[in-house]
Amino acid sequence: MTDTPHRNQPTADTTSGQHVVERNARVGQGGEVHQTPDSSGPRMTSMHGVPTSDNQNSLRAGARGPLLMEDFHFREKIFHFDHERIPERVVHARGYGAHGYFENYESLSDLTTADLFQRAGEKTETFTRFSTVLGNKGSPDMVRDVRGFATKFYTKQGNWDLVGNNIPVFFIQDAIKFPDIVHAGKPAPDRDFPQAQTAHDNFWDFISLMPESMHMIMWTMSDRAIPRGFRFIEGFGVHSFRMVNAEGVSRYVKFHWRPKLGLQSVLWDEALRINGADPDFHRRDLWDAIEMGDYPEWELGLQVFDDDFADAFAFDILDPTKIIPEEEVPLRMVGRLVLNRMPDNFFNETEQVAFCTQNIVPGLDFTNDPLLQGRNFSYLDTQLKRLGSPNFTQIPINAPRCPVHNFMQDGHMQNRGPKGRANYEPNSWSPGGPRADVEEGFRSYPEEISGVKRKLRPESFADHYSQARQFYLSQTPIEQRHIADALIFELSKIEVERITERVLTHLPIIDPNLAQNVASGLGMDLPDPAIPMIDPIDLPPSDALSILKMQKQSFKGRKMGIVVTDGIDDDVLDALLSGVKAAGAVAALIAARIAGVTTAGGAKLKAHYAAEAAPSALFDAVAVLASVDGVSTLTALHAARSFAADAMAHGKLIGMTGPASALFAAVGVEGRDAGMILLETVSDVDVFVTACAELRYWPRIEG
Ligand code: HDD
Repeated sequence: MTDTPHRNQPTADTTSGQHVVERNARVGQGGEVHQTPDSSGPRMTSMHGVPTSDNQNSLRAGARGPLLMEDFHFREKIFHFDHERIPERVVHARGYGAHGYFENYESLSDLTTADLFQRAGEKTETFTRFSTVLGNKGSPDMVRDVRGFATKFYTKQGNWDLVGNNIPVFFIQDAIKFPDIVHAGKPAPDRDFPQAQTAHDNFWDFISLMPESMHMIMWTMSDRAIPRGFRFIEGFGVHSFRMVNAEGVSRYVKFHWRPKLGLQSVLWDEALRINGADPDFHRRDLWDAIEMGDYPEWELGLQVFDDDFADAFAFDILDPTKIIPEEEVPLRMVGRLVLNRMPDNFFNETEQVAFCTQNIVPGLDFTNDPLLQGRNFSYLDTQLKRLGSPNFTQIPINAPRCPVHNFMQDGHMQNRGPKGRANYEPNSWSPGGPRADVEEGFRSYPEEISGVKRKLRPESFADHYSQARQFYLSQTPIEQRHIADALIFELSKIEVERITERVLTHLPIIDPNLAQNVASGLGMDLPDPAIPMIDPIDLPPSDALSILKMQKQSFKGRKMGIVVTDGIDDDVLDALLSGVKAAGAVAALIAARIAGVTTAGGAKLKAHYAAEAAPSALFDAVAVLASVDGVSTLTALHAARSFAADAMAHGKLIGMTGPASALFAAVGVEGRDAGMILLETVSDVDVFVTACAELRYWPRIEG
């Protein structure tokens, strides 16, 4: 059905219809005035199923008279609209979800009785929601922030929610501080800014007083916090969990999601441009990939260890500010997550999905990580606030796919009260309703616990700097520079100098060079370092902590922006388009005007973007295909010059025709470096597309 036939149709109300049509016609964009009788859509009804006769005009007394209270259709429509909003999530408000499945590579019956892990090749339905933490629901995607990575597994033994982030550690060690870190990071309560960023006094004031956050700060100041897309991030369960097998043997496990496309991040300067040009960059990227059938995948890796390892490890495995390096406990890859379907309705699914860390299934269990234990209270509580009823588990996106039976009843929006007379237990009715299952029901691991009841933090949580140093020293020099640059940017936004100084006192303990670079970048002297509770130890670097060391040499799943002008060579363009496709990537055509260009061979090409709407930061690599006659349309255009200048400044791999050098000359670039590849023949195109697997030509920008 198209909406064209509806335009400017007369309404059923013959007394006023014609006026409506004319008025709409005068504005030029009449839109739908009335449902025509031959509409192929279903019949419109009220919420109670009563057929609607007119959805455009209210019931009124006389053509120009007042509206009538009696118009139940009007009242119901406005009433429903007035109640459309629910509270956004207090954190992770901006998110985007997709359906998919998890598939086992092997049976994990050696580790756990969890049903979903028993059979190789078995698939379990999933829903995954990615998010930023600090920003409101309408904030831009490409902010410097942690990304949430939450997956609901609809298993045969109930729902398991793995609610993780793209960073394997957290800012704080005890959940009681969560409101403080979140308040400090969110906009200040008096002025309600800045939005969706940590570059402000309150955040750094709190951090500077909270040395346990230093490890996490290294991660959030790294390029991990500005990922290229959700498809290019890792996910981490963060805490140590338990897996318990049929013999009752418990082992600790840390969960890792590893993206099949490899890790990739953008540069900070690109992030700034992307947020302006496309605030939905991450959403669009996931939507486009799934809609075109290029389903993103992650492998699930487990770090499995026992009490002996935990006792010997240099840090407390219950401390959520610590990782276990992969060099010490390698990942066992046990399955894959495939996201293959976007929600039909964003609100119903992505907004109403309710993740709860306490949703685990038999065979899995918690540990005494004080952050995890606190989370297990918070998530259930927050879902009641957001969704308004303890029956939120009945919303289809939250409903288990296995049978649900219990004696819980009533409450707002109840659909599932117990049938029959029995609604309590024990009872002597027959049938007496559901009964607990001692054999297969969830049982907590019978860990022995003893100790004094006190508010305290164990000494085993006291080393706050060793792993921050390890993270920093595991990065490539480029990545180390980006961490320093991010700190310089963030700290330069602080208004109160003593806060900046206090942050600087921590950096020398992590690394003296980092500290000096940041202080120099700010034009400040380094203050005396803070005195750590425990002197840090030197740990061996871990390659898995570096994005660039983990990056895959591949252009698959990426996007090339191709600037075109009139008169370009058809063969080179065709070769480039098919080369990009063969690499598993997509191409977008950019022209001075959206109407597009005409090639030398006379083909009319419509552009995907007008130059003003497509800064080169939106693409992983770029090409400028300009003809001798066409290039002047680009050199005359500020957006095209910025495109070229930014592509250079961001170290993009650039393919270009000879005449395109005039565009680069217009922004002061003479000649070509090794990241700029001349596209004169079809075989040049192969060289260029192959080079794009590098994703960036670093020597141009990092020396
Ligand atoms: Fe949390 C949401 C991840 C600590 C309290 N958290 C939320 C989401 C993710 C995380 C991914 C969004 C889920 C979705 O998409 O709906 N949170 C984490 C991780 C943490 C963490 C990885 C540390 C390891 N969170 C944490 C603590 C508390 C909370 C310590 C409170 C004591 N988190 C919440 C919450 C949220 C939430 C208030 C807000 C919206 C929601 O739960 O559904 O309950």
